[in-house]
Amino acid sequence: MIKTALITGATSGIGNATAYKFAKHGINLILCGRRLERLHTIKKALDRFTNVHILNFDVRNKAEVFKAIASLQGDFAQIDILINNAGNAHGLDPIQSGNIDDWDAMMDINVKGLLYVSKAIIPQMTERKSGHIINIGSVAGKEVYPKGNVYCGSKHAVLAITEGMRIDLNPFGIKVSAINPGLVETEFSKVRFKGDKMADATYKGYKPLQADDIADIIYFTISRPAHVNIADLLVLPTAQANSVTLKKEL
Ligand code: NDP
Ligand code: 8X3
Repeated sequence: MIKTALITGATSGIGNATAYKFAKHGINLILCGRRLERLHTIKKALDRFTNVHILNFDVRNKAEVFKAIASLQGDFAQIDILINNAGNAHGLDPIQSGNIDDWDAMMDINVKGLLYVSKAIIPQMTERKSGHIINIGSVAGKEVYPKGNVYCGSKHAVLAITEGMRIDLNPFGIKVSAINPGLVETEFSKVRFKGDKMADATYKGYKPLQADDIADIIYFTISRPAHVNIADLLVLPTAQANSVTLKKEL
């Protein structure tokens, strides 16, 4: 049976690479993001592999999230796989000088946005007693690093919510997985450092993970047999030992 996956944050990085990977395996796609032009471009590129539908909304906007997901019809009404990927870090500052707008963005997008999207989709999964939810956490959800405070808090919350989902959805046979990457070269640092030169420096002097590496793992996770759930994975570049230990050749 052909499955349908909804991917948030499909306009760049990990979500985008996952969309391409899934399309090549014939999975129907619902691609979400705020940058509509990019969604159209990706749909155009993937239409020859699979059926693609785009949903243009901001995960922070509760009403938009529910309206967008309620609008799904026909082949796209049933969501078998939910990839909660939309998210970013905003800033890297000590708690005493952190920016409140950055804090709001991280909690509203990474935590509340994930909850809104999940709330809009979980009822159809419990009804059918099937489904797979993959939440993209981070090494930052496993350990806190200097100046990571609120971003780490948001990703710790994602991990706790993932574990809670796995417990509560257990009676329904719904798989819930956390994929927690370390440093991945995407637009992530451009967003975190607002285009500052720190953004480019983040991935210099070592070989970071690429979005495609994580997409491979996400595809592996969703393609296991029905009785196998990859519950929680930490994936680091070889050069990275933990949040604060990185072997750089300078
Ligand atoms: P990118 O910046 O490349 O991608 C982020 C995606 O999230 C974009 O498609 C963006 O789409 C979407 N997004 C951001 N804000 C919103 C919003 N308010 N509403 C809807 N969509 C939104 O970064 P990554 O691919 O690296 O990040 C993907 C996930 O991976 C995030 O959850 C991140 O925390 C996590 N992660 C990243 C790591 C890294 O080193 N890169 C490591 C560990 C985890 P648009 O702007 O079009 O809305
Ligand atoms: C992204 C990885 O180390 O920048 O979640 O927090 S890190």
